[in-house]
Amino acid sequence: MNSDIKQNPHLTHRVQVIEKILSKNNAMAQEIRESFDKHKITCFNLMSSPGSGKTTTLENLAEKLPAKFAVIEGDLETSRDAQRIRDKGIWAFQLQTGRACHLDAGMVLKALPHFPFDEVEIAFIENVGNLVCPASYDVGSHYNIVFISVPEGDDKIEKYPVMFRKADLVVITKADLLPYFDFDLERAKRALEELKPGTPILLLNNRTGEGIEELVNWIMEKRRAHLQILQKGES
Ligand SMILES: Nc1nc2c(ncn2[C@@H]2O[C@H](COP(=O)(O)OP(=O)(O)OP(=O)(O)O)[C@@H](O)[C@H]2O)c(=O)[nH]1
Ligand SMILES: [Mg+2]
Repeated sequence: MNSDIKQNPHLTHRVQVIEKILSKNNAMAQEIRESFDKHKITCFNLMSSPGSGKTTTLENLAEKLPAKFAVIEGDLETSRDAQRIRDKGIWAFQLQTGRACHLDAGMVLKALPHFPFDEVEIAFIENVGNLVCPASYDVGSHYNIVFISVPEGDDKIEKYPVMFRKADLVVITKADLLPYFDFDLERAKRALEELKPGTPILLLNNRTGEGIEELVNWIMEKRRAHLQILQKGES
């Protein structure tokens, strides 16, 4: 705790309340992970700014992923994203957060009684579009994928480190727009390597499907790694 907080009882109280909220959230997130583990389901949390291409990527995965999956969608309002996923023949549940800028574990728990646990191998949670708040809330996923799109600029990794520290994979979408923006891919790669060494980064063009195979391979590799962890736990 820094000295400002020590000297200010109001700040101390605020910090304690936030810590309490987060520890309650973490306990619920663990409960969610255990439900997925029990059914041998691997869960990925997708985070990004609004409009980076999370839902479009899921629509493309519906055709490419060699594993059955279901989606829990988070948005402030509307059920548009869940409907887009259902239109692809995939089970989807929409959570509407109202004013909240992120999903939390309590919200995801509300979707679980409806979740098709016996029918899928992978769960995706599409978080509310926001490059800040979702990073602070564990939603019970096993892995986090963070998206940035080319028009957002190559400095986002440096400017939003809290989010990118949480990433197990960074996907740069809208690769088709690289010729029209001064997005320096090498700068983004260097920034990620400095912030979280060894984190993979891949380029995706949702228009042509370029990069989707690499994404599918990464997801399936993590799926296998998760199953191995579960197997070790059983033996
Ligand atoms: N040019 C181009 N457009 C893309 C690509 N991926 C997504 N888009 C477009 O970007 C817009 C936003 O995409 P969404 O998939 O809805 O973005 P999102 O991250 O789900 O947005 P929120 O759920 O609102 O946070 C849509 O018009 C997509 O067609 C891409 O690779 N290239
Ligand atoms: Mg979306």
